[in-house]
Amino acid sequence: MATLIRNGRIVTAVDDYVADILVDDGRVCSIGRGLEAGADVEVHDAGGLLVLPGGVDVHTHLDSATPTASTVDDFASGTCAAAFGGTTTVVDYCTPQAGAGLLAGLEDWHRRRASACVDVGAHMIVRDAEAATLADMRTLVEHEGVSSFKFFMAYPGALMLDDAALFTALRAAAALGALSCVHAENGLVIRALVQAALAQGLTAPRQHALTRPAVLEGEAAQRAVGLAELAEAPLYIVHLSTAQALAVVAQARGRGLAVYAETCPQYLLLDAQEYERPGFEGAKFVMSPPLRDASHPPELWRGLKGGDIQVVATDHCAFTFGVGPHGLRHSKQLGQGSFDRIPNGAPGIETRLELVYDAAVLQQGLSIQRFVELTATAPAKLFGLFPRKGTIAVGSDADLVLFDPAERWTVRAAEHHSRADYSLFEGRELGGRVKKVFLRGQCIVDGPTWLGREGMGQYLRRGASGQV
Ligand code: DUC
Ligand code: ZN
Ligand code: ZN
Repeated sequence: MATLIRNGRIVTAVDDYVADILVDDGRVCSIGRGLEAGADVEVHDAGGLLVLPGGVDVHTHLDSATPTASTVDDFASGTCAAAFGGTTTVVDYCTPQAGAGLLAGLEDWHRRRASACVDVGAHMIVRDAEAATLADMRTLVEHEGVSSFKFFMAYPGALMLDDAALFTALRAAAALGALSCVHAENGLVIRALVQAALAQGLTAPRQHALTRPAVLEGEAAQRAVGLAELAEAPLYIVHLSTAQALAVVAQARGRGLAVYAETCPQYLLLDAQEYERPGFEGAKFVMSPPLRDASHPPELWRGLKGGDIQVVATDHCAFTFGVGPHGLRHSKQLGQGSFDRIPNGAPGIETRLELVYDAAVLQQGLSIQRFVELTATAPAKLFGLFPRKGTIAVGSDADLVLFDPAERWTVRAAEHHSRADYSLFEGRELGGRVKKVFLRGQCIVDGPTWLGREGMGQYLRRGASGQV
């Protein structure tokens, strides 16, 4: 069925104008004033509302096993939560099992993503740089639509690549035209600090942050940039959280290198004071990198305004705080005895657009176009999805969000659709709210009502990384 969205204020990364949008067969087929609604056309009035491209969240971990626990959101619950937050495209990190090949990892990921309610693509985490792995990387890019890889500089003995392996993998990715995503933290020094804390009997959640100091992100970012320059590889630093790492990115970009950075709402809006909450509450905020001291967020805002940070994603890696009803294996309670056993990650997929709109547009004075660029257009371009995703244009998928810029509301985890039983932003008052969401022309969210369906999300074969 065709759909007509009337009188909305259409905002893309470059435009801001009032018009109607006619959707047919899942795509935008016409944009103009006074478009006629023929017979059998579903009409939605967007008067007074913004019409935004569906959000593109390029950093999630759905139905994913981590060393301490499995994430609580599977693709069904996680992407339903995404949709309620205005995100219609997710690029999720596939973690292959140790010793299993990347292709087997992707096959397993496809089984799990089959329940997705919004469109999903995959990045592949690469655990070594052996010849078989490099061959799998080629197959993934050339035949499977996976055009980005993640390399860890943290977690020695598990996910970490040493510098030689990192360099080899960066060179291989570059030769394939793929984008290299790097988790920049110095894993060996962090391990030494964790061991020293444990030896002193220091086990509280705050130790998670104290054993992962900011300088170790800056140091790793510097090393990653150096190795990527030598490998002639475009580099995307994920979940950047520190002024030090940002300075490295800014300097590299100043020298003309293809270095990009992503940050997340939690690093822009929260700080390490959260670890001082009473009892075990600080565990809610255990994630890597950790929240930083209050000197860092203003620097990250400067990076967003100046263009050195191009993307705001979530790193949605959700666990429950309590045990029921999903059980201890998804719960932060696993880490009651010691900070190094606290499941490492936090929820965020449902609140990204609204948090960033409120903070960036209403408080920091960024334009609405820049907000769209950070949350939809730039990630779609960098990860080979543009112009199908990330904008509103004739021929693009009709992934659309009707957004009320005037509504004020309060974040409550109890009203969320994620299985996480808490929000990092509980009680925060926001301006601007998602009202309706369309996935390929189909209205899947109408206020509080869910009209989507598990399994309706399509797999996104991604092309080569574009530039922003
Ligand atoms: N890195 C992530 O990107 N997510 C969860 C934990 C981590 O180290
Ligand atoms: Zn990471
Ligand atoms: Zn992550």
